[in-house]
Parts: sequence; C-alpha cells; structure tokens
Amino acid sequence: MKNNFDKCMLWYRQPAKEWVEALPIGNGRISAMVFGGVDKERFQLNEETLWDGYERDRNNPEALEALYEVRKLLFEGKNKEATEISAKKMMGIPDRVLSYQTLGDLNIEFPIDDEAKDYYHELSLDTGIAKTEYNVDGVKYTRKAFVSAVDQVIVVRIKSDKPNKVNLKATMTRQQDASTKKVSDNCLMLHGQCGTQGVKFCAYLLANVEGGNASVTDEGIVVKDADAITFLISAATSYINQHDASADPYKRCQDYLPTKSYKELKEAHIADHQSIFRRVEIDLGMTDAVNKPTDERLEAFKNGGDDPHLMSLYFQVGRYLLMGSSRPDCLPANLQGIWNEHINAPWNSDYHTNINLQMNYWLAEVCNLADCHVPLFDYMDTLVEPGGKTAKIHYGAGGWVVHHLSDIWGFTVPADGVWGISPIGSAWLCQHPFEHYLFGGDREFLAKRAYPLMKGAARFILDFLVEAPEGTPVAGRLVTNPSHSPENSFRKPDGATSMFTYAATMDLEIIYDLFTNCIEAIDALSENEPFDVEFRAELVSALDRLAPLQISEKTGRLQEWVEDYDEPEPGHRHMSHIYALHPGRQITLRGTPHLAEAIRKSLEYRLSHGGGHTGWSRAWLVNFMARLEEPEKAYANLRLLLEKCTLKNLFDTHPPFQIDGNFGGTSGIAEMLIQSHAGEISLLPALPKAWKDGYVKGLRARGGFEVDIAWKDHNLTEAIIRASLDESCQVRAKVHINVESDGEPVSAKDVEYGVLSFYAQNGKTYVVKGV
Ligand code: FUC
Repeated sequence: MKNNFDKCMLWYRQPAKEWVEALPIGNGRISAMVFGGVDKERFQLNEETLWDGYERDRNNPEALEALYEVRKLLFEGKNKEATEISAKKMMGIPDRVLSYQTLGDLNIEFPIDDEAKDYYHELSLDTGIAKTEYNVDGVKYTRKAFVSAVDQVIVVRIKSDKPNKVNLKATMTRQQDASTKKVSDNCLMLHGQCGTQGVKFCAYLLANVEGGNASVTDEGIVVKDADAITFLISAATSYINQHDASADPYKRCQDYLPTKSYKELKEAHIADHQSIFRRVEIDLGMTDAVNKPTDERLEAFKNGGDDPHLMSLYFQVGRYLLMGSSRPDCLPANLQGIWNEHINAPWNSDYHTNINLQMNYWLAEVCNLADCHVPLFDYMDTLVEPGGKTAKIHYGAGGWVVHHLSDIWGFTVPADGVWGISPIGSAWLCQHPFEHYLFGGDREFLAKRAYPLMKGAARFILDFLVEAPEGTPVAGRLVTNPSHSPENSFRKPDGATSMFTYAATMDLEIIYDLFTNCIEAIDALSENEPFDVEFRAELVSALDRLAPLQISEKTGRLQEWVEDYDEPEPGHRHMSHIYALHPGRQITLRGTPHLAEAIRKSLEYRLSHGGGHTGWSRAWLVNFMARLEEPEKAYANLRLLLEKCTLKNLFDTHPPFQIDGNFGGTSGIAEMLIQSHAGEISLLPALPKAWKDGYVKGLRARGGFEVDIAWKDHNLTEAIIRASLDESCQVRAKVHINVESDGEPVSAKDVEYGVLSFYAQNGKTYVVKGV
C-alpha cells in the first residue's frame, strides 16, 4: 500500500545562511548540521559527551542546618529573610553547570569559478539523508550526508556526474582548545582537551577518493580531479561516565571507522533509520503548499496560509529529532537535543529538569519511539548516587534528589539562584520510566528499573515532607518546604514579591503523581506475593495527609500557591500548577470536572495575559488544550507555535533555538489524535476543523496497544487496535462505535454513547468502526 513518507522532506532553493537554517542529522551520539554551501560547505559537528566540567562534590555542608531555619521563616511568611539565608547557605558549590560544547566544524572549499545553477538542498526525514545538488559549468554535483547509528560515523559523499571533476580542500576547526594533525595519507584528525581538566576529544576525517588523488597535511586534506569522494568522520571523547573520563579518544575514533563501502554504509543506515521512523505515518490533509520549499511554506503559513501538511511534517520532525538525539546507549537529548554550535551555549545546553528535559520525552511513548526513551532512564540511574548524597547533606533525607537542572557530571545540588532550590526534579523525572511501563507493559522493566528509581525518589519526598503548622492555610497537612512554582513569583498582600515559599501546587501534583504511580507499581508487582507492603502503607498515609489542591474563592482558578496570591507576571511562561492536567493525570475532564473547570480558568487567565510566549510554553498549551478536548484552542496554539516559534529548518525557538518545543509540539499533535491517560483510549479527542480528512498509523496507547486511526469529514471512520498484552480496553470516540476482530463482532459493553469496553487479547487486532 502506498505511504506518504516521500513527503517527509524539508527542502530549500538556497544554502543555509546561518546555523538555524542548516539541516540536522544525528544518530543519538554524534551529529552534524549541514549548511549546503556551494563554494564553502560547513558541517558543524557534535559529540554528545563533549561537556565542559568534571565530577566534583558540590554539596553545601551548611545547607541542612539552614534548612530548619528557612522552613520556619517560610511558614511564618518571612520569605525575604528565608531567601537571604538560602542564597548564602543552601546553594551548590559552585552553583553552576558548565556548557555542552560543539566539537567543531568540517569545512570544505570547492574551487568554483562559474555560478551554480539549479541549486537544491533537502533533508529526507524518512532516510535521514541530507542532500545538496547544483550544476556548475555543465557538471552536476551531488553531496549526501548521513549519520549512521549502525556504523557510528558521519558519512559525506561528494560526486560529480562527469569524471575527474571533484576538487576540494577539507579542514577541521574549533574556536578553542583544539588543533589538527595528519594521521595518514588519507586521514586528518582534530583533537584537543576541554580546558585543562575537562574531557579529551578527537575527530577523524578519512577520505576515500575514487579517481584523482588526495594529499594530507596537518592543515587539511586536498583532493584533486576525483570522480567521487566519501568522507568518514568518527568522533569520540575520553568520557566514560561521571566518575571516569579516562578513555582513549584516539583509539575510539580509530575503532569507529568502518571498512564498509559507501553503498553498504548507506543501505545499513537507511534500513536502520526506517525501521524506527516508519513506525508512524500521519496524514492531516494536503494542499498545493506541499510542493513549495519549506521556508516559503513556513512564510506563507505565517501569513495565514492553509497548510495542514506542514503540521504533519512538524510532527515527523519531532520524531526525527528524537531519533537523532536519543538512541539506546546514548545520553538523553539536552536543551538542543545534540545539535549545538557554541562553546558556551544558551543555558549551557544542559538538562533542565523543571520542564525541559521531561518535555523532550513527552512524545517518546505515544509516537512509537519507546526505545529512544531509554537513554533518559539510564541517565536517571547515574543521578541516584550523587542525588543520594545531596538528599542526605542538604535535607537529611533518604532516597535521591535532583533540583532544577543537571549535567553529565552528576550535578544534583541547587543551581543558579534561590529559584534553584526546587527539590522536586527526581520525583518529576520518575513519571517517565513509569509511563514506559504503562505503554509497554514490561513487568521486568518495572521491577528492575522503573520501580527502584521511583521508590528512591518517593523515599526522598517522604522524608522531605513536613507538617504545616497552625496558622497556615493547610495546617496539619503534609507540604514541601522550601518550595517553588518553577521560576514564577507571587505578590503578598503587603506588596512584597517572592518566589520562595512552601507547598507550591506543582509540588503537590508531582508528589500525587509519584505516590499514586508507586502504589500502582507495587500492586502490579504484588500479583504473586505481597511486595513492599510497608512502603505502600507509608505512601497511602502520606497521600492522605498531603495538602489539597485549592480553588480560589475569588477567581475560581486553580491556585498556583498555598495562598491566593496576586501574580506580578500573570502570563508567565511556566504553567506549573497545570501539571495535574498534563503531563500528570490527577485532573481529568470526566474524573474531576470541578478541578478541570478551575484549570480551564487558570489557563484562560494565563493566555489572556500573553502566556505561551516561549516555544516550549506554547507547545505545552497545545497539550493542555488537547486534554481539555478543545480542538480549536489546541489548533490555534499549534498554529502559533509554527508561526512564532519555528525557525526555517523547523527547529523550535524559545528564542533562541531550544528543542523542547519541537518535542512538546509533536506530543501535542499526538494528544489531539489519541489519549490514554484516563483509563481508556480516546480516539480523536481534539480533532480541529482544519483537519477534515486524515489518518495516523502506529501511535501507541497505554496498556500495550498500537493504534491506527482514520477519519473523514471530521468523524472517526475506523480505528485499528493491535493488542500486545491481555488487557481490558475501553475505547472512547465522539461517534457511536462497534468493534470486531477477525471479521466477527466482539462482545463489548456499551458504556455510553461512543464508549465501548471489551477484553483485548495479546496478539489480536481489533477494528473499531464509527457508525
Ligand atoms: C527554564 C525556562 C526558560 C528556559 C530554560 C532553559 O529555566 O524557564 O524559559 O527554557 O529553562
């Protein structure tokens, strides 16, 4: 059957003028940005472990003593005094992480006298190959570049359609800390060390020339009169893990260089790439705009044009970028995925754990990239030990803690300023391994990987929670203290503003999420014999005593803080207290309608004051609106994400470029088409008018299901549900439905209009028909 993967293409009629127009390729570990210049080509290179810094103990020995004083002050409403003490005594030493850095550039110069004609630059998301073509003086030149996950090299192929026409000079450069050296008659290397104590790094550039010849000096590689040339670029650092940066990058680079032919490399790469990329196909409709270059389409879209395919392309770009920046056995995607041209990147291109790192993975399960989710769990494992020390030294608590950001050196202390004292990062991250279990149903993963992480984070929270004293609005209940609603501040009745408080709503929601997930995990693992009974009882009792979510009597909105404070920045980019709607599932439209209503009001208020002005914030709004089943509002925010926060190469811009908005946007589109957080599979919960006819294939739903959905005239026509577990399945649609399997009707309970419930069997396929 015909598919539409050939349309998963970004293309341009001119080379990239700046980095944010270049095209990304990557295999999770190494990557390049391809500029496509005619006489000067630039490949900006990255290796994921090239971070500044090194492992060190950053815990603050004064923190614990200060904690008791700070808690008392915050309960007494003395926020300013509490802030002052914490700034002095509770921050990490030092309280900064250092940057993830560029590896450098591969520059290729071509001696071109004539003007290039018929220029064309593309990125196929389906093959992961960037291509540049042009004609000079009657000769057609073609360059192709990809990053092989199978062979762990960047491959660049340059050829002409006439013999002996490829002439070039290739050099490698980096702003600092590096030099180049001849390795052999066809190999150059770039090598160096990050500062004096940082990782050593290296990149090999190997030239396989067909026809003509190559000569190598310490400065570069010169190729003369060749028919074609294949460059292989391997890259590595000395980083092994946070404790050990003693690997030999040269040996690693040598070992990575494959002996396969270009054809073999390419075929293996495409097969591997497509085995992941092609798991999901999407069609939201197509107009003539599809025939235009990507930058022109985006421009037309910004001017109000109709281009539903641009949204499906954006969706697939998100999947492509996660594949390119987060593959098994790699580090997780950072603030820029893996693509970064800076030595000192914005926000250090680090791991922000107060929304950004988590958002990077919202799409992973539903968009059939569960294997790309695993690097996050591996990374979390590395934070358990340092996070355990920080829990003990800063809070006298067990378990493990992460604050609002981290790096690859086990950074778990408060950073950047007092707003960094937000010890809820590990609890938030733990949603991810549990979701991985919910989608895939792998009990061994739950027992051996997810639950131990979750239990450690829950242990920390149980020890960290304190009882709110008399005189506070939630006296006698358990609360977090200190606490922040990430990066937002409030105004107290006396006019003073602060960020620092106790019991911010988001903390309570994340804790609810973590504890209920832990209880569900324990129950799932207790099938044969009782498991962790006492810990379960501790969680149940703490949940019972946890401070409640509060609806403002004045405004009807869900309160962001423990008191109904005034907000100095009512359109703040973080919408932390809405966590319970998404990515949490404490508040659902049908399960907790009064809270959903309050959240709707909070969101409307935020939006009417300019909320969603950064890329990731806009993307979050798409997810929120989808969960509120507001198709037109979800669509409007998605449109704004593309109009205001999307660069020519379809990278998200905060500004500047930050990849979370791409991932959050893709997740938002998925949430518009399918949801499964509320104990049922909801088909097309937020389908906007603009997507009249379409289909999506290969999305996943919690409970081990893979789902294809087709619709016509805005109504579900058919959904195919493939079960991989024996699991009850409740399906919701906005039309009346029936269900069959193997051509026979399945006996299903008619729950209400458009809602059916049946028992699905592992390996069987169920066809849900809209009637
Ligand atoms: C959080 C956000 C900023 C930015 C940074 C990387 O601090 O509030 O907007 O996304 O992370």
